[in-house]
Amino acid sequence: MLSPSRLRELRQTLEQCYELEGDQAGSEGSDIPGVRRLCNLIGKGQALEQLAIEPIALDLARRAIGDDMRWQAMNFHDPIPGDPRPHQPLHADRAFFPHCTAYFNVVWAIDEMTVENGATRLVPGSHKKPHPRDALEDPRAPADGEILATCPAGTAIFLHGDLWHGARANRSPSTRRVIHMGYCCPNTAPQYEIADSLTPEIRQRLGVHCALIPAPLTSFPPRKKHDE
Ligand SMILES: O=C(O)CCC(=O)C(=O)O
Repeated sequence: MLSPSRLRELRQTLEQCYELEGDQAGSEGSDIPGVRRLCNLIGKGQALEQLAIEPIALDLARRAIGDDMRWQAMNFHDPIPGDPRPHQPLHADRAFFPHCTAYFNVVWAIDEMTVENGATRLVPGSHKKPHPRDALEDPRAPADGEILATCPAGTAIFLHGDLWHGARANRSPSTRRVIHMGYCCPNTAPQYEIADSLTPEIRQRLGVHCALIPAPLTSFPPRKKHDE
């Protein structure tokens, strides 16, 4: 889905942000041990802004959520080579967010995903089952029917908000960079303050897509920080 030049630009933007943010990287949202993390990416560069409004992603997200939907989060996730801690239990994103009735996640592969570097694990059809913490004895273990989303760089993986999935550790010597783009129904709070992060100049470029900007956090009941 993403051309080599777009991928180059995205990689450059992400690496610049990571360097610039230093020990604050990921601090707006979830700081995950053993993972290079950045959060609230929509306003952090035009390449990222464009990705947040990629037409096919909006179209599929609207099929899952309905026409009236919002951005909920845009995060960068890169498990550090050799660190076992990034292996996650199987989970389904919608369950993290109070009052959320519809969620859709796009995993944009910025690097190739391989078995060795930690391709995301997914369980096809599991969006119709109860949450894995209620359905599985050990959500960290491989589940029946689990597949690994190995794919070339530039691929988009579209995940229904109830689909069981989980990040894996990176056993390769190189990066495994992805962007998680979350869309939700309007009554779901964003993971952090998205509205405030978008300048008038960005809003002008976004045009009609400003309809995707969630309400300010203060308009939602207070909740604990999301730990993906
Ligand atoms: O990056 C991945 O492989 C999936 C990550 C994920 O599911 C999460 O952070 O909640």
